[in-house]
Amino acid sequence: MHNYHVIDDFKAYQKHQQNLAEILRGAAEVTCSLNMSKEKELSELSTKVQNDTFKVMVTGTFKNGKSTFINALLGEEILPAYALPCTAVINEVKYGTEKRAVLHFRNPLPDPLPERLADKAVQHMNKHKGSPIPPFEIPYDEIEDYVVIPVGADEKQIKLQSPYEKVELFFPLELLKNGVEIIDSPGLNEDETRTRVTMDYLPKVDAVLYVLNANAICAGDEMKFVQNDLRGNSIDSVFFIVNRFDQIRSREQPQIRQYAELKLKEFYPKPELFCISALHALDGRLDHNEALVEQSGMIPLERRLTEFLTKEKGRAKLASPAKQVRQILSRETLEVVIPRERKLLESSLDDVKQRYESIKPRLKAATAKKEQQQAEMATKIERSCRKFERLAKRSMADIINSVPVWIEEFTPATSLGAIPSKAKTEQVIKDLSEYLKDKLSETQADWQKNVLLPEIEEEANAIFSGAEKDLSKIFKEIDDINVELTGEHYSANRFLYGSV
Ligand SMILES: Nc1nc2c(ncn2[C@@H]2O[C@H](COP(=O)(O)OP(=O)(O)OP(=O)(O)O)[C@@H](O)[C@H]2O)c(=O)[nH]1
Ligand SMILES: [Mg+2]
Repeated sequence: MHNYHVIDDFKAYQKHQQNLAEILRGAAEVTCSLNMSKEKELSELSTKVQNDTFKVMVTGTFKNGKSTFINALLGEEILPAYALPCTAVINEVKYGTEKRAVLHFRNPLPDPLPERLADKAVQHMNKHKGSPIPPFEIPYDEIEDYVVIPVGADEKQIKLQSPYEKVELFFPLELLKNGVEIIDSPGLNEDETRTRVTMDYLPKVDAVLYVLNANAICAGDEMKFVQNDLRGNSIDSVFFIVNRFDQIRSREQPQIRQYAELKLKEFYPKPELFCISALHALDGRLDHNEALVEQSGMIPLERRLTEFLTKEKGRAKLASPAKQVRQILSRETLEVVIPRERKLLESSLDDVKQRYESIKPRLKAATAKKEQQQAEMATKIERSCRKFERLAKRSMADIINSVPVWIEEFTPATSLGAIPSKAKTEQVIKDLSEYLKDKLSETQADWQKNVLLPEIEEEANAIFSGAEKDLSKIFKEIDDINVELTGEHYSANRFLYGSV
């Protein structure tokens, strides 16, 4: 029964994961078509959502005790932790039945390379020169040779970018099962190069353990990071660790906690806050001193983390990115796209207005010319109509005059005789009217063909040949004006005569 629930939950989770990935893909397309700049952020989010690991990054100001805290979790001094700025490379601690370490190289490698590099790494890089350097297994108790800022090296050397992208550390810790990764990162605000290493990794993480220093609680830079980089990027799953609590006198401890809570509430309404001594927790574990571990405050934090990483990580994995995508899109739309499009519209509208103003006189003249032309044409057509009317009247008069002649010419087929019978008379009248009808239509057809049509043709030619030339000149002028006005080819002729 219990298993059914787990499978159902997992299926539901996968469905949410797919949906969110789909939304992210769609959002990336929208941003692309709107020419928005957040495409990279969205594709990073998409990779994060589809990734089946759960990355918990331990971050905070340099020397606050991040590496010591992870060592305390592991119960072993694996990550280098010293009083001097120390961690230079990302360390991903993940589950493995055996302890091992794998070194990954940047592609491309930075140029120039720092001078002091472990011999083994140099040999490996030389072996693969000219191609991406493949990951390389290193003894897990030698990671110090790779991930630490070289002590004593000159200032320029310390600022150079490391050739190592990250170290993967495999460790048999129960908490890391099911894809959980704890990431140790270079401290913030120690040096630009190393702060960037941490900041570049931040978009990949699903939760953050933010390590503060009880001795300088919630310093300005730390709060800026909380505001801009954690809250500002909708990273919801944040656990605040106030470390070095052993250095605070016990009577001051409640105030420190209260103060930290108050400051963090500004950005996280219910901050999950743990006051610990990572050093005591580590020492206690190394010396099997349960009382010291108990005192260190580490146990409640581990309990809460275990609960979060077993019961809440599915929701946490999808909830933040879902919020982030909305935030990225709305921020970008509100702050960049809309103002940009509005500016573009405003400027093009102003531009069009200006062009319209300058072109107005020409447009007016062309329109007036067109109207004048149309009026002239209408007059000419009117005049021609009257001419045709006159012609028709004249032809009618000719016909009327011709009728007596036609009657004269008519020879009846039937002779009437001296005393014409009624039937004969009727026959002759019928024949005569047939004859006159034929004559009339013959004459009319003749007139239409030989007089009217040539006349119409002549008139039409006179009206249109001149007008066509003038009109096409005017339409061309209107077309030109429109091109100037809109920057687009549009044809006045096409609008008047329909598309060709
Ligand atoms: N007293 C005390 N010292 C601590 C505690 N945690 C860490 N330290 C010491 O502080 C120093 C720095 O610790 P690290 O773990 O290297 O700090 P970090 O944050 O990883 O430092 P970077 O990697 O350089 O950013 C070491 O000397 C630790 O022993 C603590 O809870 N109490
Ligand atoms: Mg460190």
